[in-house]
Amino acid sequence: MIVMSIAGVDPSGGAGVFADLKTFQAIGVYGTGVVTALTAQNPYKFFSTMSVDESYIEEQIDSVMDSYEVEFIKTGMLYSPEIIKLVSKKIKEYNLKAVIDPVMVATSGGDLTKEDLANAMNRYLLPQCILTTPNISEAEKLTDFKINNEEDAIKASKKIKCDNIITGGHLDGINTIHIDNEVTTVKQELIETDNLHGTGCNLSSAIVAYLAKNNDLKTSILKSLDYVYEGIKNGNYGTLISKL
Ligand code: PXL
Repeated sequence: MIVMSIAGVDPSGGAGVFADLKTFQAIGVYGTGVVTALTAQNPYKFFSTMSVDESYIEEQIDSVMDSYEVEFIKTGMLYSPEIIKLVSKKIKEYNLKAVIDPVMVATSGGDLTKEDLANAMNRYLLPQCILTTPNISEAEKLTDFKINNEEDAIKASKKIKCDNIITGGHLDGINTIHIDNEVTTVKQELIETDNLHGTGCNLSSAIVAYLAKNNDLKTSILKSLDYVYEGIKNGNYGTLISKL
């Protein structure tokens, strides 16, 4: 049960690879982490990004795969079309089952990408993943379709090029799950908070962890929605310590 996150580093620990590793640990799988970029940020402010060369991202993936059996991975911040192409190549090479969090903009407003990545994701990554987990604005970018209500979210979910969950944090808590051409919506209570930083990262890494523990896709998604909800209720990790 060894899983991998391929994503950026948030030094404040609420998002990115560090958050993914904590989620893997919390759910009880061993996590490995390949870094695509460093960022300087905290939950409220984004300062800057420094990306890692594609060749060195490849070397990190190869070095983990050289000694560990990894079946499930998640991707987060991939920063550029070149990194997306590389990750797509490695998914094929190692026959990985990938959950793609199509990260584009940080909750705090910082840009996590060099340019518009929707085209590269649609072309290279989504056709070969097992699930993607966009929020409303990411789903809009992937489908070029504006989502104003539940009906629109269902339409968008059918346009996305693989099974997906469109998360409902910005749609009255209505999550739209589209698996094997079947759509289900799951409504969650919205919690009043000033910190939702990294909740998307935690959702996709929780799904990978539950999949690695032999849950099916739908069960993994439902358990992960609960996991993230409980996290937010408890201060979303980032603020937990200051509240203790
Ligand atoms: O939640 C999106 C995200 C992904 N990856 C990194 C981030 C963030 C949000 O801030 O910092 C590294």
